Amino acid sequence: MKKSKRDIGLEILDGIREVRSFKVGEIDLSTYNFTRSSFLASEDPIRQETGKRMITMDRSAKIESYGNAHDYLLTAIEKFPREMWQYRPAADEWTIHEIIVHITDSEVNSYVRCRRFLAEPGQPLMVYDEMGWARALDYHSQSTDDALALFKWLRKMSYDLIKGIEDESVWSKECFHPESGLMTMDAWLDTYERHVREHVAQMEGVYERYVAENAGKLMV
Ligand code: NI
Repeated sequence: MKKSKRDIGLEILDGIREVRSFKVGEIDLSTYNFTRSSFLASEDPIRQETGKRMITMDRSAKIESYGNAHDYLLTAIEKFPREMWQYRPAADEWTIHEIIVHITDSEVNSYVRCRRFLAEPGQPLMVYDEMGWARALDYHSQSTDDALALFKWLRKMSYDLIKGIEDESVWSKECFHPESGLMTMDAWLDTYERHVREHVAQMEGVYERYVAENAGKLMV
């Protein structure tokens, strides 16, 4: 029996769903985004419909990954012994302790930005100098336990707020970012979904340097 266009569209979606299931928490959507935009640009209504459903699926995977960040972070930092959390690999690089406090300070900003998009679209977002904050606010004197607890609740409140959004147009709401220009709510989600994962990768790099340095000392 000849397949209808709709059947073909659904098969493509199933294929993508399968690929996506391996990607949650490690999202690399470059090929996928390309397919999605070519579907959206198509004049064929079924391909367009498929493209729209792909956006929704892509976004719900990101929202889940976004909501899972605190657990992800706690699991990740278990690998790093506390005694090396203030180890600085180079003068201009952050320690694991500083990265943890930064994640929370960034989340405070993200928390406000999210609400700005939802309640006051069109308004400017506040930018801040993250290196300046780490220096001026003496991150090593701040509690990482408190920072992690605060991050948990900030992230949960925003996750609870965005997971139920049904109106698709909300994700196109824009605010003005003084450094990057107009930013959409979708771009906000993309940025903060990646943020913790990127910093965990950075912490892994710091830990590797610590291990390498100490292995060298032991051998001398
Ligand atoms: Ni950051």
